[in-house]
Amino acid sequence: MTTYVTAPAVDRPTATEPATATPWVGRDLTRVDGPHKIAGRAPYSSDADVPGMLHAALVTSTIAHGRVTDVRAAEALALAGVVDVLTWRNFPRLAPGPEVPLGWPPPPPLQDDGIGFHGQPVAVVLAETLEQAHEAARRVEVDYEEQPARLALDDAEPEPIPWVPDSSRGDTGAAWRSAAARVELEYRTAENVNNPLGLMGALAVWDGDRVDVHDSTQWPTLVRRGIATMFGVPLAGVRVRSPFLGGGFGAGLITWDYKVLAVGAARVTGRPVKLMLTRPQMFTQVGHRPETRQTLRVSAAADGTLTSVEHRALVAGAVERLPLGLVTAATAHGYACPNVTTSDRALRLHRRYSSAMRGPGEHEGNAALEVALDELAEQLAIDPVELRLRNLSTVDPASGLPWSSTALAECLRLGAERFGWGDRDPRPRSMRDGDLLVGWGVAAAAYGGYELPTSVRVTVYPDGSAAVRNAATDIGTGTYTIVGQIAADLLGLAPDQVDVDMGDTEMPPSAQSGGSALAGSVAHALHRAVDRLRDTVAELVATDADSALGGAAADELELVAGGVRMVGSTDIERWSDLLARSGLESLSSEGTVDGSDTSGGTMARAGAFGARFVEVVIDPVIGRLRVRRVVSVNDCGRVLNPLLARSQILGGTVGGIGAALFEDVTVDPDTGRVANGTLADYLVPTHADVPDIDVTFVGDPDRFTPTGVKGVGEVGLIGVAPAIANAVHHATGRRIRHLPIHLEDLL
Ligand code: MCN
Ligand code: MOS
Repeated sequence: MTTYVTAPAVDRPTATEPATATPWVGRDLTRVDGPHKIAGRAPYSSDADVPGMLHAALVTSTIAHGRVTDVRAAEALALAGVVDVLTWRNFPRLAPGPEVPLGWPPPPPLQDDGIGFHGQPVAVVLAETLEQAHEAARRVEVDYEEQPARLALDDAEPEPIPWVPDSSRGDTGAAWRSAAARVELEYRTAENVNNPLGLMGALAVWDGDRVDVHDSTQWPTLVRRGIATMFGVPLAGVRVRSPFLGGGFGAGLITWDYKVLAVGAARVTGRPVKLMLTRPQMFTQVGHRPETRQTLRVSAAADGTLTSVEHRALVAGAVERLPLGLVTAATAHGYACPNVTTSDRALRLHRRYSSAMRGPGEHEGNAALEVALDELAEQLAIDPVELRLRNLSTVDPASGLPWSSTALAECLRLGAERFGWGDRDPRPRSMRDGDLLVGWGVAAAAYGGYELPTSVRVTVYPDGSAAVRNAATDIGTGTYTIVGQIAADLLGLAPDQVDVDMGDTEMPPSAQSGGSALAGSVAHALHRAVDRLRDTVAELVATDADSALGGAAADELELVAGGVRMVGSTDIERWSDLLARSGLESLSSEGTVDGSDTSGGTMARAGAFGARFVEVVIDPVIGRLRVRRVVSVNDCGRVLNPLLARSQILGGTVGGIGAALFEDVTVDPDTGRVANGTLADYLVPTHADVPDIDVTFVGDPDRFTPTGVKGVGEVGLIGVAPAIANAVHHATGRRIRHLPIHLEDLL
């Protein structure tokens, strides 16, 4: 009790080689936060504890649509330790949250009696202990007036998603009608939940008009803005900390109700309030990958050249919050096809709020497209790897500009070689291992390239050490580690001379750990911060008569261990001297990127590319399917830390196996309740379901930014499910046009 979580207890990275042996970028450093996590020293939001704190438990709606007519809380309030029960009647009135692209929050909770989904918070019970709060929550009785709910995809009228415009080039209809080969299919993908192991929650502590929030979030900077806007306090009055997160996978990108409820309850009671979600609530309170139904028409000439792609997606959403969409967005970019039409449409249903989940939209859309291409290849009797190679594009087909980098061809070629694809007999059911059917499948993957608004501060000290600060959360990816590596290279230090601290809005504002864009965005901002540091040094020495560097321009200066020197010189002017003469204790600078295109319109920003090759074995008698091998080749530009990047691809591949074969939220068609909302009922891959995964990186540093970095975090998942589906077809001769593929599909 009473340890107030303040700062992350992260050690500096351990330098495994002498400081002179730069560069550090590109090396396999292990995760600096790893030992702290293993030893239980890394503070998560669930560890945040303050004296006098109340525990909160949610009461959630048991109907999908209607209104609350009464909340009967007398029995709960009479229990020992129960302090208050908040409902829409006594919860503070809040303003709507900010309209942030990709980060807009749901409408504030407990504002009226309306119910829009099963699982919506209807009351918050506050008690002295966690057990008392949960016991009391069970005793709260809620009366409803129920109305018919729209739960099935067919129940709602499709509506446009403002940030996902329809796209169209060429004349898709004409090309389709005159094509040599055509595939038309409907493809369905199930609802999946992110469900990171770390339960999400928040501790809110008000001090006068200031509120301090310890949260589980991938985006502290956004949560700060969300809380400030809803509660009408200045940004400076909100501090959000999230130095560690027990995984996010997209579940932590939004200012979800639970954190708003914790902050509101703390305001009402005048005491700190901690609200931790339960595992079942992780299925209902923090978003998920929504269900899709897609239609695809793909046509080609006899030589396999694509002539048209028409891709339309329906995406399940909540009544009060549209889904992210982006299902067909990558289709327009993927292949060099002259005639492409895409559209995403949302369905407002009485279902929970959805959000992003690793490769959001891209995974679902890619699955449908890559299965369709496999069907096309079969129809034309062209090898599916060859079909893809024939349709690759070195320019962004939408803008016509050359990609800043693409090694997709190399991904496919090297993947085929490592897998031994040349030995494949293309005939379905032709390959066997004893009684087992063997199937080999392939899919390509593309993930958009983004850079997001981010600031980083660098500080150097007289002893030659340095510090880097940024408000982003390391969600488990290795951000702390790579930031230390990059800073070490830029400052001429070893990583253990750089103190990296993150995950606190008192630090420079940051983009989300999302869109696989944080590593690149922070790396670029860090480059700019160090450039500014050099400018600042040049300004300092310009007026310093005692400096040997006097009059030097910034680009003539080199930052090295211990200080600064002229490029090419061995004489180092030490930080201690330089700072002392200027009367400074340290020297800081900030670098900011805003994601703007500085290429002068000469190229299109490329994202990551990849190819997946999969072997499945299927027991035809009992329908048991095992993924036996995966080869994953990826082009992620400059790889900052191959050990960590490989971990990202491994994790993504496991996620892809989950989406392909297991993950499926069952929403009760009558009540809208999540029927399998525990980790015992919601299936995910176990170790036995995950084979050896062969991961390789190819490609050059990307040309779009000086860092050469492209995203790694999500691309590994994309393409895994369709490669498995295509392998299933090869093994069995069956086309299964939905995810996940269940055992019953194989009998
Ligand atoms: N990296 C690298 N070289 C590059 C790019 C990245 O070595 N060129 C490595 C670095 O270790 C970096 C990591 O890959 O920390 C991820 O970098 P990046 O691709 O920029 O992704 P983000 O930092 O933006 O992380 C978010 C991304 C997303 S969007 C999801 S979803 C996801 C993912 O990361 N959720 C994860 N990977 C996850 N991994 C863990 N353990 N937990 C999650 O919740
Ligand atoms: Mo990732 S789904 O952008 O957090």
